Amino acid sequence: MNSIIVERKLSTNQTLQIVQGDITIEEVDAIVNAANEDLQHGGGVAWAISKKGGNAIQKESDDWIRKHGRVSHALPAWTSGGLLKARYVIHAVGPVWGDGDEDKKLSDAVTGSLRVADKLKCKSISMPAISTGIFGFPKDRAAEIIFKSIEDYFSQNQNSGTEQVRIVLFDDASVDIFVKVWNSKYGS
Ligand code: AR6
Repeated sequence: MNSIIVERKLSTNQTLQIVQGDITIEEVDAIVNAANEDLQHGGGVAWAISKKGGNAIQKESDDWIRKHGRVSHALPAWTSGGLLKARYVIHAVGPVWGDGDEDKKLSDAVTGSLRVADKLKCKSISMPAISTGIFGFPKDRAAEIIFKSIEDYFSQNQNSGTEQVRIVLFDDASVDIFVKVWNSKYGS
């Protein structure tokens, strides 16, 4: 079972939570995948989502690439959730650490995911620590950017229908770092 570690209500009224657990079991309208630009879900959380969600996810991803081409940071793709509880998977592409302009690219991936969630009329969305695994983005820096991007999105989109954003972290090290950044930003 996934457990809520900390939560707060944003000034724009959404509930923001840090959750520890497995994003593939989240019961939300949409989960975000930490994808690559070709939507080849061969490793990390992408592999876990694709495996649990069944063949539909890779198949719909391949269809997306055929139709739209490679996925950019700012414009995530989306597919159905297949066999998952979530109705949709939003495939966000974070930066590879070392590629340049990483902070902006990560912020774009988070903002883009929230924009797609709104477009799909999702009230609840769960996202992983995009780019902080195989792509090597430092976790503390990613936490700052992810929190800020979420807050900024809702400040700039006051008519958003999203009510709940869950940042779902798998490992203890990520939870420790994200909670530390959370406490220094919001107080413990
Ligand atoms: N639930 C939640 N978080 C998870 C799970 C899970 N089931 N499994 C892993 N994580 P990564 P990236 C965490 O590497 O850095 C893939 O091959 C993990 O501990 O999945 O954006 C894609 O296809 C880490 O903290 O994503 C791309 O090629 C976080 O999810 C590439 O990896 C992100 O780690 C993307 O790399």
